[in-house]
Amino acid sequence: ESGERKAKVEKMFGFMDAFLKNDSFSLQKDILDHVEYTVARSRFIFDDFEAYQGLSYSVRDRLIERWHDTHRYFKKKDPKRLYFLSLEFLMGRSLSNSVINLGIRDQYADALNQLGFEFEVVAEQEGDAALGNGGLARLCACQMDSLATLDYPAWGYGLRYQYGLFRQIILDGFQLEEPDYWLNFGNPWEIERVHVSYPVKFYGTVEEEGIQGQTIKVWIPGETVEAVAYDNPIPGYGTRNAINLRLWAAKPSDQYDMESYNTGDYINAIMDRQKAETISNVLYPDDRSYQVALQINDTHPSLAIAEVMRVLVDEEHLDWSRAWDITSRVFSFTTHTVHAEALEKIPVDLLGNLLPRHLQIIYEINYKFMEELKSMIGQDYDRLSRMSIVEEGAVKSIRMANLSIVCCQIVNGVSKVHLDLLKERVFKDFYELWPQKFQYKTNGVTQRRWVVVSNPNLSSLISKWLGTESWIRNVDLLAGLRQHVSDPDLQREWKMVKKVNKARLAEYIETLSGIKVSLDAMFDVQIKRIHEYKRQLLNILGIIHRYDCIKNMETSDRRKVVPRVCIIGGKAAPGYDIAKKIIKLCHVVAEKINNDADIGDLLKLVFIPDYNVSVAELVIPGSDLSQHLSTAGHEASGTGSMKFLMNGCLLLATADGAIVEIMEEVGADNMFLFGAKVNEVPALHEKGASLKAPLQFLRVVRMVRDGYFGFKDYFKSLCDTLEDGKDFYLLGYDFASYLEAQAAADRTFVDPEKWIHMSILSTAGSGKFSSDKTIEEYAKHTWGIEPCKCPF
Ligand code: GFP
Repeated sequence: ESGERKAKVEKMFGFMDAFLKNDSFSLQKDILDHVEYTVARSRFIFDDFEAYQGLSYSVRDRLIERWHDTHRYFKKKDPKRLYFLSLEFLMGRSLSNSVINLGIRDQYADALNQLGFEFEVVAEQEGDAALGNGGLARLCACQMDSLATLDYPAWGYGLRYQYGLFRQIILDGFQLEEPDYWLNFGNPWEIERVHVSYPVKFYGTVEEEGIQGQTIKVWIPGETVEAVAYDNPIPGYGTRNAINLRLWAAKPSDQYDMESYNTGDYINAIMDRQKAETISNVLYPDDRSYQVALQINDTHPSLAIAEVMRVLVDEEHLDWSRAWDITSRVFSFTTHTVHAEALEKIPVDLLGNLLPRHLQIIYEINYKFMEELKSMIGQDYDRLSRMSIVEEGAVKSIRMANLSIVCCQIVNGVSKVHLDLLKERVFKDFYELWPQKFQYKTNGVTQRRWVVVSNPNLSSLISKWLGTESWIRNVDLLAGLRQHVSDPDLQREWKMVKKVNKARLAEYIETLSGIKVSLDAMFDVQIKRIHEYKRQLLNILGIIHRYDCIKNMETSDRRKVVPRVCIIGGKAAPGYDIAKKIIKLCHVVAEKINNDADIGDLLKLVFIPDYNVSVAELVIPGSDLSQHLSTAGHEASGTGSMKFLMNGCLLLATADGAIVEIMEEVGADNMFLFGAKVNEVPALHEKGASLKAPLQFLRVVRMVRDGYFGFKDYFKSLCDTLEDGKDFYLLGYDFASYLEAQAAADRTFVDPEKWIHMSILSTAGSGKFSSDKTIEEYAKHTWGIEPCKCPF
């Protein structure tokens, strides 16, 4: 029938690979059609937001067309597919990225112009899709872009939260959280698939039944919730391929509770049904506070292991060993943390109540694993208990990481350092048992979003000097910038691009905070989730030190000070008290410095509220220096550093996570490194209170403690974390070398030629940190998938 339909359509409209046209007139007509018929506003009178809607639907049509073709092609070729499961995808905005990847940004900008609108203004109307907490979630978004661009036959699966990550409001310097109603004005980028829905079952009991002389387990669930699919097409760049990110929303099931209805309890029966929707209501903010048993983490989708086993054994009636063989071959696992305490555990009571059959399956997996382990290592009960999937103790729990490692044939870390830590500490026992399982794939970020979309001026400059735009797909070409690094013309143009981006950022800062900043100052940025291990506190204490030094200088010496604009941004998880105090401290210090007439333009401190993907797109291109201060051994990889690097910002960093590999690519001389190394940290911890902090450090902490910035009592507990013997994140120990690295940055900044030289080399050395590279590695060494390129 579809063949007949195809023939008819072709007869009526002629054979067209691309049904939709991309000339300016067709695009204008399309936008107006959507304004009139989809948005239902008059095509003669509509505002920027309605223009954004009309435009987005028109872009979406083009995405859908490619997406259909891609899926038809995948179906025809039937290659091995990848299904990428994550509970978080931090996509940010879609419009600019989509038109760039489709190769029709200029055509759309022109069409909008003809209609009296400006593309940049219209694009600003879009809100962020913030369905994730931080690095892990944004990594998944970058990887989807690379999967599409490199033509891999992949699907993403996640959840469609009704509320994304909370909005951060700052009131009197304190963080408040507001819900993120991101769907309130509709979401043109998704397609609701009412017909793609599956029952998801919970609770109930497991019973035994005899079938053909065999006893099988039958789960009689207590409640059913319907999972409904929402599809989000993800276009590749320079290819016709568009893949799918399928997000699931929980809806009440059609299986009515007839008894409640019949007994007349109509309202309560409906209210109960609505509860189903709460499953995908809110993205859980992640504070990685290690005391809590159940955490949102990269191990979270690992319940899928038990689910696949259940389907194969209970529904497909495969025998256990065949089912296990399949399951352990299809799953692979990437862990994103170095903190053994942060690995997710689910209390047995909770799991047994919610998913009784899954718990049984996990017990069975563990039993078989323990038997096998005993036969290999004998009766070493300590080791057996450490490796067991079931943790005994006050709260008996399932260790989801152990389940994942036992099942998966490949366990990936996210940087070279991370893999070492997994082998030596976090998963030592497992590594000794199965060394061949452990690998790493260095994280990466997509140059499409983080240079082409967010820094179009730099993007054009790179293309001009490389003589090609191919680096947007073939990132190795960026290294070609090295041969021009000393060319005065490139240096001049490079500097100009930075200046324009700084001006844009300065304007944003002024609108936000009323603070006017000088473009001649060094823009020094730290934007990321607020966490003690990321040491925003070290940054603030460094700023206090700088302020203190300037205050105590002779006026004539102040002329030698390199002016700085220090920019900090990030959210603290709502329950993370210390992180919230760090935000408040930043505000009170800023208040003091920014209003001190002695200081003027020599030092400014700005906190950027509500840090998200779009804010990062604006801030990163306008930064000179970016700080990555995690205590060595705590950041699995870090991906923010890679975005700054691509944009030619110099890094001031500890040798942690992927920074170690960045050093290898751009050279330690082109960065400002400081602090204890990963292998030194354990010995430093052992020294405890005998590890004395330097005087400069004690002095700045004392200023906070004594109430120099006010709120003395409020900051007491924060200062207590810095006492000798309690300073777990080694701020005191690293302080002197941190100041030295800052001084080196100052010395370099006053030599603009040298700075630009280092900046160009940073971009030139960033190729390895493209998510295209990471995905190619995964495809080859973990997933075993091949590109499947849909013909144009
Ligand atoms: C985590 C790790 C980071 C790592 C990302 C992506 O980030 O070091 O770069 O995952 O692998 F901590 P968060 O989700 O914790 O921000």
